[in-house]
Amino acid sequence: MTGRLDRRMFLGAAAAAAILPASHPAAAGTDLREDPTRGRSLAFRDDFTRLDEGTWHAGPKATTFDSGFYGRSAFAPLNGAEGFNPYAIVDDPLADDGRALQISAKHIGRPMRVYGYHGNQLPEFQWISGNLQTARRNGIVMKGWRRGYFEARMHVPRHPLAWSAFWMMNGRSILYPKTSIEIDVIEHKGFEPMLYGTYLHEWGQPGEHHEGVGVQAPVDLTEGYHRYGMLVTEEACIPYLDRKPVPQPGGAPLRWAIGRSAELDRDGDVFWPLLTLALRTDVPYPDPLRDEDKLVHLRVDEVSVYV
Ligand SMILES: [Ca+2]
Repeated sequence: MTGRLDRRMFLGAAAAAAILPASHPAAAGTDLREDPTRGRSLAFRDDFTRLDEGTWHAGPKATTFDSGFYGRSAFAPLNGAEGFNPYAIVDDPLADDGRALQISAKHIGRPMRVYGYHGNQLPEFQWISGNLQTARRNGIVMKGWRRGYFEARMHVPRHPLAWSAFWMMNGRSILYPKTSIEIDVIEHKGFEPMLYGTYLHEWGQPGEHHEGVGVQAPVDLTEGYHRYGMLVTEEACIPYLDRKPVPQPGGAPLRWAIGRSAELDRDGDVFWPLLTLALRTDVPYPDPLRDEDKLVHLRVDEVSVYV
């Protein structure tokens, strides 16, 4: 999400893969095909029956590398911006517990005054949306884990610009952004309803390293909730959709080695999650922008971490 590389190359290079049946024979060693929560204990769950301000910080991405804004919308603080608050807890019959976090993007359509935002004077960029994260720009990480199974149950929207994400950054990257580790559990474009991207980015030198794949889903992801997960082990990360591993071409579960695993352990570093509704910049702006596309909602039923 930092924009230092064009992510389209990862989607373009990756083979779109179908999801494995659960009954596929086990891989050698650790059985990645098992339910990734099995044998692990719940370390964190937010079911979003309320918005816990002690856990979630809202606004631009926690970094000292740049402004923390990206895309065609400005990420608002918890009390909103430009007269619009993109964060709400809503009733949702499709949520497991009937309640969900809603992050919205709204077209403001006039010059804005969001501090540090690149798009205040640009008509195509005059939108407010939301980014929630468990870390702050001063380097404080409210919630983070070195390893575990990270999962969000999300309902992503269909929209010509929407860019929904559940992702993680390493804690050290906030104050020392020369290198960073980004794990994208899901990046979804609202105009590709049956496809999403999942990535590992180890940014900066030495040891820059990128992995990624476009996941071809068996259903329209914008029509309901799905569980988007990433198992982060001592040395690797393994993406899951609805508790099933995302396969590589040929069928074995995808597994990406984290080159900086030893560095993470040495520094006592952790991964902190983000929930983001951004707007893409690499697609033509809708002309005309239809009234029904001037407001769009990402729903999150729950976020869990099993260690
Ligand atoms: Ca919920």
